[in-house]
Amino acid sequence: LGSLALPPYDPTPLYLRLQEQIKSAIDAGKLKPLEALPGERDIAESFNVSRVTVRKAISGLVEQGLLTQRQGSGTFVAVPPQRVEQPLSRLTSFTEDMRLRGLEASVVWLGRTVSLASPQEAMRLSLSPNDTVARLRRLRFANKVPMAIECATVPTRFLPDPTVVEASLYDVLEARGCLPVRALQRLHAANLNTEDAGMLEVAPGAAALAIDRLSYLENGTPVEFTQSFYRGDAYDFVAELNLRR
Ligand code: 16G
Repeated sequence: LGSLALPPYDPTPLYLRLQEQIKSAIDAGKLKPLEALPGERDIAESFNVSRVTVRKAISGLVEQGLLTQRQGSGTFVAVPPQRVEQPLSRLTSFTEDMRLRGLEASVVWLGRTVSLASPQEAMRLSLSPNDTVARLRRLRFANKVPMAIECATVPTRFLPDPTVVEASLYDVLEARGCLPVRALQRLHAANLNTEDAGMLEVAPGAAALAIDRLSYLENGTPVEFTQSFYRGDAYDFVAELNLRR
């Protein structure tokens, strides 16, 4: 990282100076994306500052999204996401979207359960009160960079056992003859809470796009209601507009 070669009378707080050093090491490529930062004690010793200062500098950079912390494994240089341009006019799956871009889609499962539909789910998916739904909650990655948190709810009539979904929900629905052909999608801006931001490796409160998708079979039966948070720094949703004459 170099060393803090600033004059002793510099009024800038030490932790800010340390942040500058770390930032320029990242900019200069001395610290690369996904590279682990040296341990707190090593940084404190080589810069001759206290560990409290190191901790303050690091937590500021985590908040700015330049570093990420993974529980138990330390602090890393954050990966700037590849921006993904997503047309809003086609009904596609995440797996397919990534495949088309030559990116590798992967998943970390946060939950795959079956239970009674909540009144809200029953209303959205046109179910009766004692119908059951499969809930699939997952963190989705493009080339190992976390992109979105998705929670899909599918009536068990279409998906009796959610654990059969390994990679693509739509592939499983297609194989079962119930691939949605139409969807209503709603987007709004949101700030990520600390937990979701941690999973997406961005700063708490970072901007995200909250997206709800309700998709239907040809005959109008709802198949899937999915609520997701897409990283605001990674996604551009693009729509073609035509002048109405
Ligand atoms: C997309 C959909 C989501 C759907 C998923 C299926 C949005 C905002 N959401 O991520 O509703 O469940 O694709 O993807 O586009 P999969 O087949 O790869 O599991």
